Amino acid sequence: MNSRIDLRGAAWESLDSRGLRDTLPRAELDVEAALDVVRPICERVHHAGVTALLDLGERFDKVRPSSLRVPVEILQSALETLDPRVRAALEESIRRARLVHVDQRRTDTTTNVAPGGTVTERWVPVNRVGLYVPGGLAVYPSSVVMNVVPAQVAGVPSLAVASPPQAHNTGVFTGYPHPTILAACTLLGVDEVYSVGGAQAVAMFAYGAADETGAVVCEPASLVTGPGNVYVAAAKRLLKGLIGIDAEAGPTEIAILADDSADPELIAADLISQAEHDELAASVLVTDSEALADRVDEALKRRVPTTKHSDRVSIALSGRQSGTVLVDGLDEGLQVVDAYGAEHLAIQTRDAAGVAARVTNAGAIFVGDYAPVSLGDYAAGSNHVLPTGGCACHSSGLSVQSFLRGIHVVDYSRAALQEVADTVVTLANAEDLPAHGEAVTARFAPPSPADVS
Ligand code: HSO
Ligand code: ZN
Repeated sequence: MNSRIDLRGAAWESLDSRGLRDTLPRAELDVEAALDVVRPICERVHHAGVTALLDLGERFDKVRPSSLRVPVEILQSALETLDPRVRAALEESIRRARLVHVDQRRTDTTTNVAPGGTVTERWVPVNRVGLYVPGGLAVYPSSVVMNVVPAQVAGVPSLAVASPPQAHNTGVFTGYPHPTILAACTLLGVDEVYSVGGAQAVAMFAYGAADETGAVVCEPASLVTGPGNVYVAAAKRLLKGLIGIDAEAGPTEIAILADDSADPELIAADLISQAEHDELAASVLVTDSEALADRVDEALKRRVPTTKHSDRVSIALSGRQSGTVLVDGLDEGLQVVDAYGAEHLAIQTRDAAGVAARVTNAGAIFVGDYAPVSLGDYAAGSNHVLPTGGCACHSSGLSVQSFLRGIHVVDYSRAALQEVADTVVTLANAEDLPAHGEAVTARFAPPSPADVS
C-alpha cells in the first residue's frame, strides 16, 4: 500500500476521536453533488412512472428492461437453470442468516407503571419494503439474502426487490436483472422483482409506479433498504422522510488491527478481498509492528498482480482511502480503530477475542485468523449490509430491528389517571400549555349543567 501514516509518538491522551479520524485515510463520497443528478431522475419517475423507469433503464443500464416487473416464469426458470453448487451455497447462506436473524426477534413488553396504568411496547413490522440489490461491477445475490432474510423474519407482509437490468443477459433473461439474483429471490420466496437500478429504483419505491393506462405496476413502499452507489445514496437522502431508509451506503471498507503475531499473508488476502469491490474501496491496516507492515506490503506486491481484478484492487489499495497506520501499541491501535469506525474490522492479534471485546465502533468485528471478512459477506450468518464512512459510530447494520417499529400502547384506568393528574397539570402549566392539563382535569370535572338537563 502506498500510504503510511506514522502516529508513533503522538500525544495519544490529548487526541480526540474526531481529530484522530480526520488524520486517517477515508474515501470522500460526494453525495451532495450527486443530489443534483438524481433530483430530475426522481421527478421523472414521480410524474411518468413506468415509462420513465423503462427509458432510464435504457439510458443508464444500456438495455431497455423487457418489462418493469419480472414475470414469475422468468424467476422460476432462473432457479431451474442455476448451477446446483451455487444453489446449495445460497441455501446454506440463507440457513445461517435465518439462524442469526431469528434470534433478533423482539417480544412485546408490558410495563406496569402504576396500579391500573400500563405501557406496552408492541413491535410491528413495516407494511411494505423495497429492497435494493446493486448490479454494477459485480452482481450480489448474497445481498438479496442479507436484505430479504431480516425483513421476512421481522414479518414484513409486502416485500419487493429491485435490481438493474443487465446488458449482458441473453435469451429469456434479456432486459432483466442477473439470473443469479432472480434465482436467489425465488429461493427466498420473493416473487415481486423489478428490473430497475440506481436512483430510479429508490424513486419507484418511494412514489410507486403506474403505466400509461394508469394501472399501478409497483405500489409505494414505506422503507427502502440495501447498498448501492453514490446515486442510490443521493436518492435515499432526497426521499428520506417520504420513505424510511437504512443508511446511505458508501464503498466497502476493511480495517485490520494486527500485532506482530499476525500472518502477513492472511492480512494481504483480506485487504485485497474488499479492495476487489470497487476502486473506491478502503483497505486499512493498523499495527504497532513496522516489520509486519513491511511484510504485508511484500505480500501485497506478490498477490495483487495475480488476483483477477488486479486493476481495481491496485487502484483501491493505492487510493488515499487506503493505507497503513503505525501506532505505539494495541491500546493506541484500539483508539485508532474506534475513531475510524470501520464497516468491517478484523482483529488479528494475540488474544483476538479479548481485544475485540474492547472495540466500541465497528459495523462488524471479525475475530482471529479464521473469521475473514469474506466469511461474513457470504456465510457467517451475520448481515453484510453494514454502516460505512464512519457511520458505525452511531448506527448498526441491517437487522430484524431495521424492519420493525416499537409502538407504545398507553392504557390507564380512571384511578390511575387521577393519581398522576397533578403531575401532568403542573408540567403543562410549566410549559405554558394549560389546555394539556385541562384535557386531564376535564375527565374529573363535575358534569356541566347542559349535560345534566
Ligand atoms: N463486502 C460487501 C458485501 C459483499 N461482498 C457482497 C461480497 N458480496 C459489503 O459489506
Ligand atoms: Zn465483500
